[in-house]
Amino acid sequence: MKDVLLDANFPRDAQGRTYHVGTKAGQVANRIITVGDHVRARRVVESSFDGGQALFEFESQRNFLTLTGTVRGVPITVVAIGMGFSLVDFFVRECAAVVSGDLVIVRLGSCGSLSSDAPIGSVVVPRASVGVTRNYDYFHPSTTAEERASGSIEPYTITKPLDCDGEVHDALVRSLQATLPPADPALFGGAPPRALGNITNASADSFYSSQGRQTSLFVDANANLAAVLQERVPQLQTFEMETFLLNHLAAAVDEGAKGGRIRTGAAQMVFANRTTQQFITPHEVDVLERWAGRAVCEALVAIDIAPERLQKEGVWN
Ligand code: DUR
Repeated sequence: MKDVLLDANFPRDAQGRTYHVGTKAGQVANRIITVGDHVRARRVVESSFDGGQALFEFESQRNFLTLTGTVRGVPITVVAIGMGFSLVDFFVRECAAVVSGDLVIVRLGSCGSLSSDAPIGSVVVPRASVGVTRNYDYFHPSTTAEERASGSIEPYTITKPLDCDGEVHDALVRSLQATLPPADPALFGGAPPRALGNITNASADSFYSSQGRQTSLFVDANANLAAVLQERVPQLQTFEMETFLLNHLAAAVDEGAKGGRIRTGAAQMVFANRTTQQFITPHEVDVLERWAGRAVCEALVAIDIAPERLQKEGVWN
C-alpha cells in the first residue's frame, strides 16, 4: 500500500518569512527588478535609487539578496537570485506569497546574441520568449539508436513563444532609447550603444548544451540546435536562462487567489555575440549595467498599477 501524502504546504518561519528568499510582507515592493548577482543588484541601487541607498536589505542563507528602496518616491525592490529556471521559480513563488496585489517583474540580465543586429553593447527587450529544455529521455540508456535516428524523439524540447507583458515591453524600449549613452571610442569598438525591441528570446535550461555550445566531454546531440532554433523560431535574437519562466509563471498565476496579476518583461544586455565570438570587458559591463539599470527603474516607475492593487504599508513608508 502507498502512503498518502499530506499537502507539504508552503513553509515559512515564525515571523512569516519564506523559506529560501527569506522575506515577509512589507519588505518587497510591487515593482521588482531581478538580477543574477549581488554586484549588479548593488550597482542598480547605488546608481538609481533615491539617495543611492536601499531602505531594507536582506541576504538569505540561500544567497538571495533583497534590496528595497524608492526611485523618485516609487517603491522598487531589486532581488539577486542567481541564474536559471529553478531559481526564478523560487523567487517568483516566494515573492508572490509576500506581496499583495499586482507584481511587475523585470529581469535585468545578460544574454548571448544570435545576430549581428544586436552586437555587444546592445540592450535587447524581447517581445516573447521560447523555452528550450534538454529532453532527458532522449539520453536515457533505454532509448534506441533507431528512435534517435528516426527523429521520433528529439534531444531538445522547444516551447511555443510566450509573450512578455506588452506595456512592460514598450516602457522598457522607450526608457532605454531615451537614455542611450553617447558613443565612446573606448567602448564596444566605438559603436554607439543600441536599444532593440520586438525580438524573440530563447531561455535555455543550460548555458551549455541547450544553447548549442559544443563539448567533447558530454553527449549533447546539439550540433544543429542553434540552426534548428533559428529555423523554427521567427525573430530569434538572444539566448539566456530566465525570461521564459517569468512569462510562464505570469501566465500561470491564479489572479483571483493572488488578488492581482503578474506582468513580466526583460532587458537583456548583450555580453556575448555568438556570430562574432566577441565578449564584453568588465568596464563595458559596468557602463551597460548603469544605463540599463536606470532605464529599467524609470520604466517601472512609468508603469501604472491600480491603487487598489498596490500595497500601502511597507519599509518604504
Ligand atoms: N547568459 C546566457 N548565455 C549567454 C550569455 C549570458 O545564458 O551566452 C545569461 C543567462 C544566465 C547567465 O543568467 O547569463 C549565464 O552566464
